[in-house]
Amino acid sequence: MPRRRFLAAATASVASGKALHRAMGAPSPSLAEMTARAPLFVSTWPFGKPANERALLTYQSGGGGLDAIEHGIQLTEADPGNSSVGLGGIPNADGVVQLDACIMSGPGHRAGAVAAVEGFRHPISIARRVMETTRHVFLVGEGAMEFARRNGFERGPKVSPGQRDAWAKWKAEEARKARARAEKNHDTIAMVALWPDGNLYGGCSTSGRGYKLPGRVGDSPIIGSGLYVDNEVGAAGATGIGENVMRFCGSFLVVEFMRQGLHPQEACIEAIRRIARLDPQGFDLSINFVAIDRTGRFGAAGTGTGFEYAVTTATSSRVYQSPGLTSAATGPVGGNQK
Ligand code: SD4
Repeated sequence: MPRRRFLAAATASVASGKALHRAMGAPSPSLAEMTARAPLFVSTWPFGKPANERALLTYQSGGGGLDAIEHGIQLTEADPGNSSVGLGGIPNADGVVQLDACIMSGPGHRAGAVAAVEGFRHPISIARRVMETTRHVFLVGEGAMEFARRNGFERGPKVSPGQRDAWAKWKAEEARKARARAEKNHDTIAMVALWPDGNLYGGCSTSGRGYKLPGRVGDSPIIGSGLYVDNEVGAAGATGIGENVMRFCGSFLVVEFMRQGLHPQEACIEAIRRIARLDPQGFDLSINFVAIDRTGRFGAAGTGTGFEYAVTTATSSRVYQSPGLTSAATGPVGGNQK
């Protein structure tokens, strides 16, 4: 959709949710059409695009929905240049990277999560193993690492050499500036997928906020905060400052708005509005959501100028700019596809 038309659509949504819905860049095929074609993958940030494409490849090679989510997110986790997901991530205040991840299956409403895991390359896979082989949903810290060790998960350095140097610098003199830089670095991968059979899946993985306190866990591995999948309705994932998402069960909220009939994009917008109403910081929070519903519609929204997210089907893979919400504007501003 041309940028102008989308901008107009986003603005019109203030007055009429339907206008936004109609004019969305998102294709809105029926479930039957979806079923006849291929899955839909929606992920946070531009690096979600190669992750989506990897997930699509898994589908094309005969893998299932959880395989696709896992393989897609593994690609991001393995990228040493990604400073906010996987072992290339910015460490905590002790110079150690602590990783958080979760995965969720619409069928069976199953979930698995790990937090504060050090030295393992693929927390998303550990989360899946927790879901599939234990009676639990969430393992943290030493217990999660012992579980990962016993299950033979791939190890890696507790911090990359580049990040160790950056941490040493942070520790030494540049504390304030580096922290400000790190706090701007909110690039978790949250991926949600609609499978051709109508089932929904999702995953989320992050190294969390840079230079966080050791033991700090954000929204990303928490079911309902960083990710939520409801097979009857849709799925949502979050990125941003976890403290601002987890106090509001952000992804759950987005799914509940979809349950009430909102288009995924409107649901993301409404969730941010709700949070901004309750939080003294209003829209000066860093919160971003992606969402899909079970009919194949998708959307996203973020505070400030919004954020970029990736959408992949069998026939197209692209990065979109989400609408942004600010206190100055009465409604969402911007939003265009790239
Ligand atoms: C966290 N929400 O740990 C994560 C960070 C993030 O995009 O999303 N970055 O707070």
